[in-house]
Amino acid sequence: MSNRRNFLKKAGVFSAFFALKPLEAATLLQEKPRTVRKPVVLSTWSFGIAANTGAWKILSTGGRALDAVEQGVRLVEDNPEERSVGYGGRPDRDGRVTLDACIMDEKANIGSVAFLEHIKNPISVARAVMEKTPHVMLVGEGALSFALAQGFRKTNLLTEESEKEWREWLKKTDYRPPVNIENHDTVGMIAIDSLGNLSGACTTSGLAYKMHGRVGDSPIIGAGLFVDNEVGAATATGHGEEVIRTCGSHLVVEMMRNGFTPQKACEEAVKRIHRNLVNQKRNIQDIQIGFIALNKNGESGAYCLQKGFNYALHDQNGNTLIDASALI
Ligand code: SD4
Repeated sequence: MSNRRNFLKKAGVFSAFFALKPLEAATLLQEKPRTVRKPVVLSTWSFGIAANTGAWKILSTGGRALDAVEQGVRLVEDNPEERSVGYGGRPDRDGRVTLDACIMDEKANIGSVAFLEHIKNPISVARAVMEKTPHVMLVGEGALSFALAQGFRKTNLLTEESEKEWREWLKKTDYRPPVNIENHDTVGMIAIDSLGNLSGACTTSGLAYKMHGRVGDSPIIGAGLFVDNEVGAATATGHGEEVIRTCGSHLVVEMMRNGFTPQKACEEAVKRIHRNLVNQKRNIQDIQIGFIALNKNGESGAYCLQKGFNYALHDQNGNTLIDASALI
């Protein structure tokens, strides 16, 4: 009898656990549940410090996470010194700068542009796709026509510096994107605002000297970025082909839904990618992947395949550049 009572008691606890909302269950599974004061914003690579500063101006005055992530990443898009995002980004093999970007808000509204040329701020075009069209993604010529119709200006994105480098590259035409190119890459940003709403943005010129027409993970919702306002948000950097193969950012968010901390969720996603690479007998040294994640409590995490990936975290304690731990 007492055994049966014990069993029923345990079963009660068990079913009560599964009746919990995802985040409540996740909180129970975490070693030390803690509440982080909102807002919080994090973004990939060292240029994330500047991007976070822009985003923080909006977040710290009670602004919306969506506005913060858009304005934050625009600062990187605008900077010609940053050679992997927006204006000044490295071109494709044919010397053309083609940009990918996407944005997602707390209501699962999404907007994306891919293979877009001549526009300095693809993230804002992505937001316009989200807010002003019945669609979620525009590419190439169509995306450009839409941007021009929305009042975006046509700009030559290939700076002298980038062109010089590309011409040098042409002499060797060695198509092997190096890992951690000068320590900066795609800017992915995820934020939670003071109301507890999450949003994210991701923007890039993609892999340097890619094939003309190539699109990476960054404009693909679920791969380069995913937000679920009940659970958390994640974004990716690195070799987009591998991130697409695993629906990387969606995977990280789903693992947080199932009880993983943001850190553990990023680790698990990187391990899955690593497993694919091993199974495919790929040359892992040439590949880098990094994820950052944020949950509904404002807790964050990051992980990468190999050393060299860093990210910037801005909360009430300031704006800090952190080296992500690595699998290899
Ligand atoms: C892409 N994920 O186009 C982007 C580029 C990047 O580190 O982040 N490189 O595949």
